[in-house]
Amino acid sequence: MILRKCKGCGALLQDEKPEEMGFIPTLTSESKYCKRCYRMMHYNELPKIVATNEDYEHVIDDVIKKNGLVVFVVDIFQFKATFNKKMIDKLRNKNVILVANKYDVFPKSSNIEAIVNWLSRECEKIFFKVDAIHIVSSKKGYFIEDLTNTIDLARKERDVYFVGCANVGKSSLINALLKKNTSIREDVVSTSVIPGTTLKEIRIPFFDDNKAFIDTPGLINENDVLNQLLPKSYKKILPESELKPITYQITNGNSIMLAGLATLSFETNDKISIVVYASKDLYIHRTKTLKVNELLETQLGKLLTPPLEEEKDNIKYKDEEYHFDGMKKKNIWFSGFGFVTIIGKCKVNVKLIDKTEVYITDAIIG
Ligand SMILES: Nc1nc2c(ncn2[C@@H]2O[C@H](COP(=O)(O)OP(=O)(O)OP(=O)(O)O)[C@@H](O)[C@H]2O)c(=O)[nH]1
Ligand SMILES: [Mg+2]
Repeated sequence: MILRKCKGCGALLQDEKPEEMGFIPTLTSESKYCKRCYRMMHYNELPKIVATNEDYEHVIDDVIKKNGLVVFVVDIFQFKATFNKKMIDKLRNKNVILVANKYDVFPKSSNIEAIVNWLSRECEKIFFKVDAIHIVSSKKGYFIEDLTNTIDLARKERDVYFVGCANVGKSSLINALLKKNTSIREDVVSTSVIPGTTLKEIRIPFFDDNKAFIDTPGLINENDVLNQLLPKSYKKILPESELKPITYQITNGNSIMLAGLATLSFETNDKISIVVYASKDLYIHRTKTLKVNELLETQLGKLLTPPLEEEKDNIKYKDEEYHFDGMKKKNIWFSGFGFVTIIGKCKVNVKLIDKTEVYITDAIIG
């Protein structure tokens, strides 16, 4: 029997069960990628088999047991949802480099140093000690050299484990590090827009001392709006390019609808400003609060999409209320599709999809 792991997803290669992970039509001692990864890489096909959270405890506990350097990757566009508390509790007392990926979607004008300080305050608030904080874009290759230098200094002849929530870009980051530091020009590990692409741990030899980069499956964030929608909808939600912040002047009784994903309704004595940071493909509708329910009844899946017409029957909303005292600029983060900066004193009623979450922080930029 030949025992080989797929270089793209980490599954054990097998040629018997086409519907299961690691399938390859003909398994030889030369086989590298399973059919699933081959089709992802060459035909941009989306994976049908994905990792689940069932094994996740095992994955992270295994990393903790090893004496490696941990690169904890978060998605800067979804910081609060991916700065996962369960994972942080596991990573306390380890050597951790915090990497905020997908910086390319942030407005070019945003100040890196201010973002690093903001991230460092978020770590301090929960007493999470990290050895370094890096902001990168795996997609564009931004600041990969700086991260390489930090890894070299912090590694001390150990393996380097990449951990984090699903879809934050762990595998993309490994591909970017390989491309920056070797003659490799193609992706080595598989990546896709579907959470759960990496199925098992993958060892990618990299260092002269036989140590390696280790890619791991991600923790699927159950609050992520993507879990409630079909992949067809992801394109409108996940920013492909730089966010274009949109500022609105808000008075009492105004509402801002972020497609059919969330609605912010404002009660305020003053005129205030808000800034929406979301994909430029996400439809944003300004209206009067009095009209919100009618619009949701008549336009959900039409003007207000996503959700798509075929998804809308599964969508249930919940309402939450947040108060802002106007002393500091604040962010409301949505799990999966962006954030809104609130500048001014107001009460905000947030209507959001059941099972998704919002998080409030000081403003990260602006
Ligand atoms: N805009 C942008 N997208 C990125 C970046 N890095 C990764 N992505 C995209 O994010 C999605 C997820 O990337 P992966 O590398 O598969 O993420 P992962 O953390 O390995 O995910 P799992 O294997 O599912 O745990 C893909 O669609 C990538 O193209 C980045 O720097 N910028
Ligand atoms: Mg991966």
